[in-house]
Amino acid sequence: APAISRHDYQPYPYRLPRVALQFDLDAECTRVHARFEVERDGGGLPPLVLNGQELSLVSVSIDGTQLDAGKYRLDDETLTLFPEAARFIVEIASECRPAQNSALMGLYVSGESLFTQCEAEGFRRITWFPDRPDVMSRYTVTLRGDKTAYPLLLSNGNLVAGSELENGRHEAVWEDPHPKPCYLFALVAGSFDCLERRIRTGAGRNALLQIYSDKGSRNKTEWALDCLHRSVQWDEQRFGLQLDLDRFMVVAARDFNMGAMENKGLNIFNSSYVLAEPDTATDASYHGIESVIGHEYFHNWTGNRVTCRDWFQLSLKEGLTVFRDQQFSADMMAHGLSEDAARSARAVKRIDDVTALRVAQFPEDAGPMAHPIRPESYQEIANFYTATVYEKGAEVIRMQHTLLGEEDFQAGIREYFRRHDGQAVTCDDFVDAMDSVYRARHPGKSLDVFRRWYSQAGTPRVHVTLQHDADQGLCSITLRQHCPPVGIEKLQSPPLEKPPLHIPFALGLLDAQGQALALRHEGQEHETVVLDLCAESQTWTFPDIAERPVASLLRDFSAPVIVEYDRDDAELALLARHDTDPFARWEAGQELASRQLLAMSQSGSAKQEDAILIETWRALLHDPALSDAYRARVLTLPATKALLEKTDPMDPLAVAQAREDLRARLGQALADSWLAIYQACAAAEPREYSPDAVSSGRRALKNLALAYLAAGRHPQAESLAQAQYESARNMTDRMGALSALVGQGDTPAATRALRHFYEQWQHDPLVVDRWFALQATACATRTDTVRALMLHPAFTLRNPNRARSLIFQFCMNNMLGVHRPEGYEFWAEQVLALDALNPEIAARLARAFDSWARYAPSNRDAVHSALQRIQQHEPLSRNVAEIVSKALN
Ligand code: DPP
Ligand code: ZN
Repeated sequence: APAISRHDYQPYPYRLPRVALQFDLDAECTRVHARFEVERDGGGLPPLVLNGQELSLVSVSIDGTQLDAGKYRLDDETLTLFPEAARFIVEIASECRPAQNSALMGLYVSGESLFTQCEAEGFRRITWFPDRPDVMSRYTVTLRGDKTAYPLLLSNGNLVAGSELENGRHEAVWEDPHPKPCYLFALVAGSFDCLERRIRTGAGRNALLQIYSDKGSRNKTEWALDCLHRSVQWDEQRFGLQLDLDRFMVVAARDFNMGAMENKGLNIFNSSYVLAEPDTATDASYHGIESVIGHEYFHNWTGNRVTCRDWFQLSLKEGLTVFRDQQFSADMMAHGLSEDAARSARAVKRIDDVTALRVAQFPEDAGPMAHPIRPESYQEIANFYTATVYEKGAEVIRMQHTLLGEEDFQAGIREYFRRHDGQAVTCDDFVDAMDSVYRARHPGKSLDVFRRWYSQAGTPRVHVTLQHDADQGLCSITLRQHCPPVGIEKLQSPPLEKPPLHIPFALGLLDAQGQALALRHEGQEHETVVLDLCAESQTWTFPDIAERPVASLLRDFSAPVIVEYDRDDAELALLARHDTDPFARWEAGQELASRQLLAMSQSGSAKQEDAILIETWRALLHDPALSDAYRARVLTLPATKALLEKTDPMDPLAVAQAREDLRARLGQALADSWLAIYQACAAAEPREYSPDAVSSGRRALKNLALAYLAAGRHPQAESLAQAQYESARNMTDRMGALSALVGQGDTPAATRALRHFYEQWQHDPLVVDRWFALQATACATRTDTVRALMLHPAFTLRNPNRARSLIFQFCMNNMLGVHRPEGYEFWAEQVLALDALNPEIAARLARAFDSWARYAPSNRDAVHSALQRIQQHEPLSRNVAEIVSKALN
């Protein structure tokens, strides 16, 4: 497929101010009648090109006159009309087949209901239309369907009419007062439970919040409704953004490609981000729901009121909205806590976000799919809903927040909406608004260099040197940045020049006892200073530093970079015990553990000196000042995928095995402490479940302690896990116990518990997903185990959540299981099987071994053959073809 380039953007030559859609809904064959006003935007009368896919054309007319076949051009992907006037009305009747739609883009069936998914390019599977985000229209939607099958007929905006029709059918008319691009269109038809709340916004608007879900699941939507209400309040209070609708609906769908979709006023969600009750959802699910409900709600302004001009600008809405949902979650976690506890809760959220970035985005940024947060080209836009656009995009917004500060950042946001409300704009437009405030309030500064973050791929490296002059009491810090070429950049000759970026680098200095030193910077004294690194290399000098200090680097992860700094283990241990910045403190412990793990992986896990790590872990285990949630993070070993990024060539089995071995070693060496912690946390578990920061943190620490005891084969581990499984009053504890049991291998206790779990929860699809996922990631699981699980009656590739729970979990998260020749073969087979059903999902699985070119030779060759096997298969979707051709480049 030809690549589409960012530089080729052309505005659409026509405006479509009003669109009326009529649907005669039927799962087998839905008839759509579209009527839109068209107005020429400029001189001449160029052809009117409309996108369409998998549609049958019934008729097309202009100004009421039906066109003969010779008067339009129709091919696989477009319908072209040849206008003869500057204003006219187009009417198109077409048919689509929801029940045949396994790609889950456009109109499709899930359960007994009908749903739509239009972002990015799904609307063209509903009707012929200029399917691009810069064409904005006001929609009136008439839905007709069988009253028994589809008692509820929902679309965007306000319900303006409803009536009974013949033959047991009925009709609903919805009008959306807000102009929108077609990717925000939605309809839902079916039978649902609804939980609702009437609220009054800060601006005095009465609004109705509704959560729709499958019949019988209303009691699982209370948390989602509560999150939605808090999202509305938070956006008012923190961003000054008001709900602009009378009615805001969320509908849960069992079959959904992504997490959720921000359709105007009618969000459609993967049910895994809506349904929760203590008995079936873990703490992580509760927090995931909070962040995704927040995310989609916040899109109402950042995405919907101001949308993207073209899909290259995706990070305009996604990076910004992820930043907003991260802030929301952090504020919620910190809510009601003392100042210290709130700081720790925020640090925990930051640690989790950075871990996700390192596990998913850093590898992407170093692999064949590397792209700037604003990509330059794509073959299939669905492949660019990536960790880079989302998570690195959020980091780029966060750096602007760091540079401007909260108050000025909010002024920048106000300026952005003042300029662009109601428009489809670019990332540059956003930075321009921020820059105007930055320049006005910080004389001499600008975002000129900063903008390069939008056009440069790859994770920059910042090399740090510290020099201390004892005679003069001066400490100087030199930062030097470089960003090696990545992905297709490597093929360029002459080699690509990558100019320096603007990197806000937060720094602190400690004395030899771990006490924070005051740093004089720009005329003031601080414990943490943010250095503006804008050139390839810069040096800052701090006075009154008597002894050689210990540097605390990239505090709070102030930029998405890799720090290079030579220091010994003792210094890391000191920071891990004393750094006053909780993020940098966690980081020091992780670095210490990484060194141990990498040494073990290279020596085949032969005995390595590990006293300093064990003593550091012991000190952290017993530090009474640390919150349980924070302690659970500092005592968790770095993720295998993050570790692999530090190695070349990569030996996934050796690193994963070293991690298992070190877990066992720490489990044994600190057994008494783990047991004491476990018992203290278990005793403190209240009867009433709540996912708040304190109690979820305590459960995280308790289950971590149990996992270490199990890894260390503690004689009591199995009985503790069994007892916890049996007495658990929430899913977090039940899963923690089950996971500890299954981690012991195929023991009778594990087999019994797995069978019991399935029997008890087989009616709940989200819990059955957990059951598959736990087995898929168990360290004893190999390809044949997964093949056997695929034969289980509850398994299907057609449901994305189920495919993710087994196939993706195994291929992407079971390093010990998958990194073998038969694992790679299995993967290729499943990519092809999924591609025949759902190309978007298949293309995500196709990325499981993006880093293959950096693997050790035997793994590398095996992945290479598997990739070739995929590439040679016919037919292959554009989605998978793009991924595989980049991987093989
Ligand atoms: N726009 C959706 C989201 O990220 C994904 N399509 O919320
Ligand atoms: Zn989003």
